[in-house]
Amino acid sequence: MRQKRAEEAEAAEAVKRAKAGSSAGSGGRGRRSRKRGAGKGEVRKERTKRDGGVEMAKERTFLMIKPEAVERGHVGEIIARFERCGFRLVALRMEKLSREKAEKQYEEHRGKDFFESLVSYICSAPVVLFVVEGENAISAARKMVGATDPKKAAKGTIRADFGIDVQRNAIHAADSPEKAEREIKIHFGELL
Ligand code: RTP
Ligand code: MG
Repeated sequence: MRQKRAEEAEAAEAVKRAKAGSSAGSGGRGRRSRKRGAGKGEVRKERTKRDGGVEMAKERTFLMIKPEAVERGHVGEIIARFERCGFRLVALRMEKLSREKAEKQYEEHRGKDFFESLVSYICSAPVVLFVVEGENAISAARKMVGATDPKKAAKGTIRADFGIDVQRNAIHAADSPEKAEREIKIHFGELL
């Protein structure tokens, strides 16, 4: 249990780095406050340096808890990880996907040798679809999810903790702003 917490803390650290010191939700807002004794000019400099001169964007990303993780009862813990990392849940639904929706979701893989098996697997039992919002949500979520193969995924990531094999790897996360927008539209339409 203690080991699990340590691994989770490691993943949370990676997420913090992905957010480059910026807060996703309400937590961490205070860190932008001025250091004791620092003049106004110094505060501006520190802020520019920490953000690397890049505007931190509030993003939404799409995630899907895959059938085996739903079946094995990991939904609550997976969603809690996003909330603990400061992301806000903005949409959530459990659904047994139609073949049409699953094919649309994984359109980019059409023609690959694992496509048929992937689509059948995704449609085999209910999945949990959800959208979270926060700063750098897309890349931070990918870091929390980990590598495609759970055996190669970093310690403390969702796939390392809950995945079984390359296909049954617990969760999907959109990998770019374009994909996030596309996938949110597929599953939540114009709701968001
Ligand atoms: P995802 O899209 O689900 O978040 O996963 P990913 O970006 O890490 O990996 P991707 O290459 O997009 O693959 C999509 C999903 O297809 C299954 N897969 N099976 N060699 C195989 O048998 C194989 N390769 C990929 C996995 O379920 C993977 O998550
Ligand atoms: Mg992918």
